[in-house]
Amino acid sequence: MRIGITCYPTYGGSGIVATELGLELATRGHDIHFITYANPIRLDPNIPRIHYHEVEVSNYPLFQYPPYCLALASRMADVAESYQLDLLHVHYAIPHSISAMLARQMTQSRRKLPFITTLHGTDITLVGLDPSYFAITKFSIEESDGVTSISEDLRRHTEEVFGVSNEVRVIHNFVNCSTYSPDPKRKGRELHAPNGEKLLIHLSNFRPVKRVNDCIRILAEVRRHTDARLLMVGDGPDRGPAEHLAGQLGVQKYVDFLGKRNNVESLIRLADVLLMPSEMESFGLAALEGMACGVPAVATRVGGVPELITHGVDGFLEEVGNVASQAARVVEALTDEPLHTRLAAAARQTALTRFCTERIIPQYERYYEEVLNR
Ligand code: GMT
Repeated sequence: MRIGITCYPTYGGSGIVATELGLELATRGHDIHFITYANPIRLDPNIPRIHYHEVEVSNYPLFQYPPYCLALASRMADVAESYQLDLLHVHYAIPHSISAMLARQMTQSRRKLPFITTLHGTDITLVGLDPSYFAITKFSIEESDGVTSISEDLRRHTEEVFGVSNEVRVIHNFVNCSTYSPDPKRKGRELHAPNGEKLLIHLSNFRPVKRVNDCIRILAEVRRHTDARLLMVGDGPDRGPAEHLAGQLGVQKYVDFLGKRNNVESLIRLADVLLMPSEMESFGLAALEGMACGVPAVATRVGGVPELITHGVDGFLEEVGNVASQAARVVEALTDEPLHTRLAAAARQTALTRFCTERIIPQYERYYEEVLNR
């Protein structure tokens, strides 16, 4: 198939899923055309069957806000015609879904161009609920030729809140279990834990929904019981406040803020436990990446996370904001070696058996066929 993919090319789960999906589809023989305003962070455009088409959003003094949505629609229509695309697959409803709808209309006299919208979370649970976007989000879902959701929880939420009647197909997020795999020797760990300390890791876009300050508080609490350090990977609005809090709590020496990184698997597999104290996660991709590397997560019982982590089996789930209970679980996992070994093995097993690319990518391929044959 010839597939156009649009996503936010920045550091965030939906862009990562879209990029990894495109790469996996290309290795399976499909022609993938990324139509985005910048090269997605994990995309190497030199890979065979991967094409990248930049959306240029030119500005004019009259515009207070450049019309990205329209520039994207034009580019989608143009790429679809030039490269004979079979379908468009857009990630994150706002505004990608509306742009795809316009592209479908623009090309309708010459070709059939169905589009699939994948809902990722905040497009439904946060941004889509805003009165300025509610009606258009609902409309864009109803207009999509196919809609997928990355968790059952998000599907339920979409149907309840938006009252849409078209089917929302759940296709869970996935991880490449060869790239994301454990390293029993944990080569390079001494760089981050020079005195043999235990190592915690957090990865996110440091937005308020991630509650990054809770990671710092958890570290401070954990250090009252055992020697541990924390790697903070990523960047965003709450990095500054988290750095400040680390200073206030006297743990700044034990936290490394590493900023945005590529090849995060090489960092994840050095850690003992991954922290995901989010206010909301429709799936929790970082936890899955950790699990595939044999690093169990201590996460919050929100959104789609319980579809990924089974409490006490392959990780722990605690309440949002309850730093004491999350820290207690981290201490348990760090100090009880047989427990850690069990959790780590079960986490890897969950990734392998339920969420690996070999299991999930064919679900997208079958869904594409289904939509094309409607
Ligand atoms: O976090 C966001 O603001 C949106 C989005 C993104 O682009 O990072 O994240 C969502 O999509 C990820 C990939 O499908 C999911 O793993 C995240 O759980 C989800 N974030 C939220 O629901 C907060």
